[in-house]
Amino acid sequence: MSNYSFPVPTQDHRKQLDAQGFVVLDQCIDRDLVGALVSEVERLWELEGDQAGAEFKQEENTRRLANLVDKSLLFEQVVLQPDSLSLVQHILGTFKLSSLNARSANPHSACRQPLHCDGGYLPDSHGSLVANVIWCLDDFTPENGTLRVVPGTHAAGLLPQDALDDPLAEHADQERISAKSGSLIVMNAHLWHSGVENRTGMPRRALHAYYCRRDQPQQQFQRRVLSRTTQDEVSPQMRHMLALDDTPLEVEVCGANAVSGFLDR
Ligand SMILES: O=C(O)CCC(=O)C(=O)O
Repeated sequence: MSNYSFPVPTQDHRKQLDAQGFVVLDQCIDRDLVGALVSEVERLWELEGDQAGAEFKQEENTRRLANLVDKSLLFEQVVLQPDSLSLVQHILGTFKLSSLNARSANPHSACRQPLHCDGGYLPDSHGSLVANVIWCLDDFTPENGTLRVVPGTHAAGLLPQDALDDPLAEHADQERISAKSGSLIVMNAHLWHSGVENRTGMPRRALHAYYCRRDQPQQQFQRRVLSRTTQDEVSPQMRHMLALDDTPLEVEVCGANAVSGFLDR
């Protein structure tokens, strides 16, 4: 058991997560922190150029970044954000960070994704395996490449690629989320979801703080991807969240865990 505890989520949030599979925490992040995160991801995109995101996966019509914990101590505030962690705990029980990435939907681009479940996972007999907290660094609007979700499908027991003729197509029950910059979208990552096309002239930037149940493999095996300096520098709570002192799972050691819900296909 972890010694770290989080605020108790409201009953409304717990009910919404259980029934719909997601909750929007409206503008709960301080503006200064959002501004600092935007500057930091833009600095990294500039620095990494066409290699940005390549440590995990690159995606057409988007800019991505991977392994963010290694790139600035600022991201500790993202990974350990208490309100989001209380909801992640509700979804997963005991958990750890799986990866921290950024994704920006390019202006005027066909960056629509197929509906997918993160990691291509279905829940197992113990419950949900994965949860995602999407940090809105810009306003998310129906026009600018927001997130669409199909409420309730985290409990469908089916992957969208198996249930639908065309996971790229509009879904009759989908909802395009509108959220202001500084909001968090906490999602059971078995929920069918995807980014959509950006029809505006501005990028739509987000961070994806992706968590997995503690007995599951990390998408980016933190003990391998983090530099020795980062591993020595992080706080004790962050060390625990990164599972730096856990016995690694075989699949993490052999690197077979770097899976996306759709980018491999
Ligand atoms: O950035 C988004 O809106 C969602 C992206 C997503 O679902 C993914 O990359 O797996």
